[in-house]
Amino acid sequence: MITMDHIIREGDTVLREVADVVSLPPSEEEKSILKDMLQFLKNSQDEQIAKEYNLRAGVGLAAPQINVSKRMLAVHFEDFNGKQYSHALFNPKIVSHSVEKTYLSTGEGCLSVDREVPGYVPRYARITVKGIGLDGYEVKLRLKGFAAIVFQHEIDHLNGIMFYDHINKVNPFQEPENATPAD
Ligand code: 4LI
Ligand code: NI
Repeated sequence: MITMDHIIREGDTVLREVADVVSLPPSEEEKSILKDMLQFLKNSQDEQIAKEYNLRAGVGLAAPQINVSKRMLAVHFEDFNGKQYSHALFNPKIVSHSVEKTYLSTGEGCLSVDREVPGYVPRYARITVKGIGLDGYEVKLRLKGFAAIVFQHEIDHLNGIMFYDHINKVNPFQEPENATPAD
């Protein structure tokens, strides 16, 4: 079971590496790790389990955050319209995105960052993501709003990018060009 003890925190170089492509088909071990990542997110959102194991709630997790430098991510959440997203993907890739941007007016948090970093994180408002699911089939997702933000945050981890890299250094709450808030 993945717990907070397994979560790599900012400052560790693994979070700044470009993660390796997973050669297909994924090994049983890679599938097992990815399943555990999705289960961690579910556990972290279960009040009783989270309390028992001291888990911080998250909606997305990328493999480098558990010290595995491979292109794997899991997400588990409901968007602001109540639509459910639960995905575990190998080699996820943004294949297209909007010109328009969006951001969370509340800012972003990250399980690897034990502090609040204030500011708007500009994200594409709409993206299309392709990847390979645990069953081996290709998945194609059209995402907008909060869902698009979560996937971009996690795919950034696979490229060694942290959310605060995107925050305007002069004015953290500078409204990004061409953007409307997601929330
Ligand atoms: C408890 C139980 C307010 C502040 C609102 C909490 C179940 C922030 C938002 C949760 C903020 C659940 C989240 C992310 C933000 C803030 C992530 C609470 C867990 C909201 C997820 C990856 C950015 C994702 C919306 C500094 C750990 N998650 N809130 N950002 N939730 N959660 N991110 N922003 N201000 N981070 O963090 O999983 S993309 Cl589900
Ligand atoms: Ni993160």
